Amino acid sequence: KVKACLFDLDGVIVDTAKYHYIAWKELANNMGFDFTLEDNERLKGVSRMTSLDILLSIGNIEKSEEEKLALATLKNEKYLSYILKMGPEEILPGTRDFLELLKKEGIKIALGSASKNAMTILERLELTPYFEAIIDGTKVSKAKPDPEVFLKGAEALGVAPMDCVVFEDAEAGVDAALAGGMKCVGIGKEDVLGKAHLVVEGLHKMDMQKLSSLNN
Ligand code: B16
Ligand code: MG
Repeated sequence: KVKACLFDLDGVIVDTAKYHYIAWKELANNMGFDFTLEDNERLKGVSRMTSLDILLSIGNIEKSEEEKLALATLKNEKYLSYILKMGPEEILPGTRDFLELLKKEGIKIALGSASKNAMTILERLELTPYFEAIIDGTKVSKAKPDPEVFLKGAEALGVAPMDCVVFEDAEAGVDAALAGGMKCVGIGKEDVLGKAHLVVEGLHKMDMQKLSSLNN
């Protein structure tokens, strides 16, 4: 039986990718090169420092560790300036209804995100009270596709991995869920997320019947 649902944040609950994109683009432009929307796809679900490494490789630029830390801080300051203006209207369709449904059904809810800003974002969206456990980029040492973030979530909820369902929009996240022995619902397109047990367009397409079908 499904006893817990673990949610990725960016791309599942809210589209923060667009703010990451503007912040990274500004940083790239200041260093004298362009950063496209297509490039941005490579940063989804990836940690901040790894994202910076990818960005610098696109610009063919080498930096010392110290310079990288300064650049990552600068990017995060830009990103935060956008995030702090967000409100509940930016919650992706169906999210709140689905969280309410889970609550009503007694299914536990946790967050499993690579972002170090996850707490701030959930606060802005006024969704914090739904989450019994929040595992974010400040609490994990191994990035997805390592299952650490979801295993810690399951442990915090006291639910066995096989009774957990993970909702993910990134391939690395789907791999992480499967590596952890969990069920996975891909949010997005079948061609990218085909390894998931079920793929839906968004949380607005989820219901109890689909969730229960994952038991079989
Ligand atoms: P931060 P998720 C991820 O969130 C984003 O998809 C990824 O693009 C970002 O680089 C990462 O968080 C780190 O974010 O700079 O805020 O720590 O999809 O795992 O919820
Ligand atoms: Mg994501």
